[in-house]
This record gives sequence, C-alpha cells and structure tokens, in this order.
Amino acid sequence: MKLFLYHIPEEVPDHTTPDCAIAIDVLRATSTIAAALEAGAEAIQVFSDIDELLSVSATWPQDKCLRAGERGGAKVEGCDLGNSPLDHSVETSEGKRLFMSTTNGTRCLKRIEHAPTVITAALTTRKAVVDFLLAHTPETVWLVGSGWEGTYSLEDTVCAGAIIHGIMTATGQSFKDLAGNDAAIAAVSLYLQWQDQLLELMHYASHGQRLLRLDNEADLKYCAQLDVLDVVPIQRTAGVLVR
Ligand code: 3SL
Repeated sequence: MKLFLYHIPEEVPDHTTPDCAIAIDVLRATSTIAAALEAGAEAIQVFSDIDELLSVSATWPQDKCLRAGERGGAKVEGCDLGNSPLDHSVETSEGKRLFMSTTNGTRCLKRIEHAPTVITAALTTRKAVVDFLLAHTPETVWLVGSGWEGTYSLEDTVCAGAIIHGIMTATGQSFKDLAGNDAAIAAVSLYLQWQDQLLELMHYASHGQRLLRLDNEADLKYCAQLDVLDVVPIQRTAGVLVR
C-alpha cells in the first residue's frame, strides 16, 4: 500500500486515479457525515451547489429528507440544518437521506468521486478507516484534505497523519514501504507532536478559530475525539455515501 497526502483538492493529480480516495474534513463535513450515518441516516448525498441540492431534495419524500447547507461556517437559508455533527441523533436522522452542501468538504468529495473506492475519514472514525484499509489493502491511497478555500488545514493534515500512523503501527511497515509523498511523512510528524492535544490544536487552527467565533466550541470538542465511531462512510454511486 502507498499512501499519498494531498492537503487540498486542488493538489490532486489530474490524469490518474488511486485505488482508494479518502476525503477528510475534520471541521466539520466528514465528522458530520459519520455522525449522521451513525445516527441511522439512510445515505448522504453531496452537492457543490445549493440550488441543485434544493431542487434534487424537493423530489425526495419530504418525511425522509434532511437538507444541510453551510457557507462560511453558518447555516444556509432554506436548509433544515447547518453542518454540525451534534445535529444528528436517532430522533432527527434515522431512515432519512441527508442532502448536504458545505464550503469545502463536499467540494473535496466531488473532486475524487471518480475513484473506484471513495470513503471519508475524520478523527472520530480513524480506527475504522485504518481497519478498512488493512482489510481491503488498496495499492494506492489518496488522503485528500478539504482545507479552506484552497489553503491547507491543520486538522485535516493531523487526521491524515493519524491514519498513516495507524497503518504503520498495525503493519510494522516504515515510511519507505508506505509513504507515497513527502506530505504523508510530514503529516505523521504533526500527529505525533499533537496526538495528546488534538483539541488544543483545533483551537490554534484557523478554521477552528472561525468556528469558535461562531460559538461552536462544542463542535470542536466533538470533532477532536479519536476513534469513537465504528463507521466508514463509503460512496455507493457518485456523490452518495452510505454506511
Ligand atoms: O468547509 C466545509 O466543508 C465545512 O466543513 C466548513 S464548517 O465547519 O461547516 O464551517
């Protein structure tokens, strides 16, 4: 297995696809996707464009539909929810399809949707993702951070490092065997430096600070938890993720 990290979707190479592509948006899209599936959502359907989300979701049975839209960290008018993982419980989400559009996370998923296997990862699901990779042993894996509007995000990179470190620990393999690019090695160093202070790292991260200004400290606490959910969201058809 060779693991490549791309910090933002724009870094992903154009004319090749990996065996497995992993979208990461710890704050907060991929943490929310995992939380919604854990709460029993039937599927998550992602959109880059809010108008498209609104028109496609209008064709779905309305009692089985939740619209989640976020721009700039805030809920989009016309949607039922913003992008908080804490919005999802069995009561709100069980049996429903979540139609979702966020600033960066869903755009990241759209960028990699043509890979034969597409999954999402968050700190909350790190162990489940490591176990998935160990069970399926894809030859090439892209870990793709969502970043923020084209810039690198600490929280996505530390999550990529946690996944790569998990594979190294489980297999006893070294960077020589596993690292596909320099960014993959740097991400493990970031994780090793911050593994016991993930919440503190989120407070330093620029998007963490943006969310704190919007009064979302509880979301940071939730998203900083490691290995708490046993769920791997996987793409069933382009743009539709299931458990
Ligand atoms: O950019 C995104 O996709 C979001 O996850 C951003 S936010 O955390 O909902 O503000």
